[in-house]
Amino acid sequence: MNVRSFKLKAGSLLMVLAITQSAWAGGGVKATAKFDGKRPKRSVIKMDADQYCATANKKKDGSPKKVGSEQAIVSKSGMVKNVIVYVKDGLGDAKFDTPAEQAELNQQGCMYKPHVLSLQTGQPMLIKNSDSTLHNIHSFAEKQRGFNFAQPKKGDEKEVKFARPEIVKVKCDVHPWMSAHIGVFDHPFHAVTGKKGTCDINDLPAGEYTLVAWHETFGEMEQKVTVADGAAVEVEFVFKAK
Ligand SMILES: [Cu+2]
Repeated sequence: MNVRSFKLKAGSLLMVLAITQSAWAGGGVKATAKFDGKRPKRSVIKMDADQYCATANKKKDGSPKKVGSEQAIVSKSGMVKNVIVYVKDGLGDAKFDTPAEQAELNQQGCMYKPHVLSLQTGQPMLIKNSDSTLHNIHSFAEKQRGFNFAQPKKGDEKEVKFARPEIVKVKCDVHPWMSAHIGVFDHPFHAVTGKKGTCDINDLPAGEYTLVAWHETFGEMEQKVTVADGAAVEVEFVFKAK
């Protein structure tokens, strides 16, 4: 996105000129999400109600593998996973190209993988079933038409797109423990924290922004940040125990 291409026709020659805009030179945000308070315990998901799911997650030696809830994952050092960090204000009327890169939401071991992701409006997202059992994918959207369809077989795939920015929840009506959240934004300045509680937002032009950190259980908070040309700003969000 820091390179804008212009196509010029010179006789039969097609010339492609790439012009780098210096205003977009590699500024960014390095975000950290922490938790202040008693670390929540991860509950073990009971999949016994479904014969397939009950044995779908195995260790290497074939013994049953416990699967923990993903709704509040805090590391021993207090870092929070699955926080969506995004630019809420400061981009003005700028329009951004839609990434062609396909995001993916997999159903595997009767869990959504990943549990939280973020993408851009219009960006394709592949929903696929890697399990030999029926799942359905039911979206809960407020600002756009939702979807609700079944994927009965392993290998089933369907591509979806989101037209409007919002954080969309997805659930499986067959397996009540299965849920995921998809952050949809009309710009590319969003990311999700990994297990170390960090994520990067890259190529932000210099300017002042309002950032939001959103977590499905811990809520959301805002922070103002000033990004200088070519510099990465470190931003820390601290979620407090309620
Ligand atoms: Cu399911």
